[in-house]
Amino acid sequence: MNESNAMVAIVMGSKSDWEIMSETAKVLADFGVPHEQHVISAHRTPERAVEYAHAAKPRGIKILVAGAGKAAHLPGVLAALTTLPVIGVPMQTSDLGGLDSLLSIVQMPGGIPVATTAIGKSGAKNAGLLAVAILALNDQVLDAKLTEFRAKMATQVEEDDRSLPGNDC
Ligand code: RP5
Repeated sequence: MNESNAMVAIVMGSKSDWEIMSETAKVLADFGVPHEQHVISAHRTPERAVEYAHAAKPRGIKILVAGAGKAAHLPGVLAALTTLPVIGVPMQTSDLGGLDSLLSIVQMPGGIPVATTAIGKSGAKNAGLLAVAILALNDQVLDAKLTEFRAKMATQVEEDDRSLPGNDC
């Protein structure tokens, strides 16, 4: 989905991040949240990053989800350029396993926040769910969907528990 009426923008530093960041897109699609996705690099295309961050709010974007790896400055750079909430997703990396990305994103100095998720797929999925939760504050339909999603997860856990040997009563 790449919509001009997008409410959430998924931005990633490299096409190589898409395999992970598509998890965010999947969640947003499941919840029916209009979104768009772009590859924009804070160091390879810095001017584009500035232009995109400045235009996001006037275009109607409500939340930015930014995935990046290694010296992962994209989420912080975007957060510096807009007052929209920014959720950062640290990519797993070959050299330091993603700890490099995590610390680069999570350790923002006071004043410019980036809400940081877990490394990799779980983080990308949770970024989508966090974006949904923020939007649900002003959207009862979305809020009901989120409640239903949580209830389904709880039911699944109960079923899993009953499926273990000796727990079928
Ligand atoms: C970051 O560098 C990207 O977010 C990516 O995770 C990492 C490696 O990028 P590629 O060399 O795979 O393009 O900018």
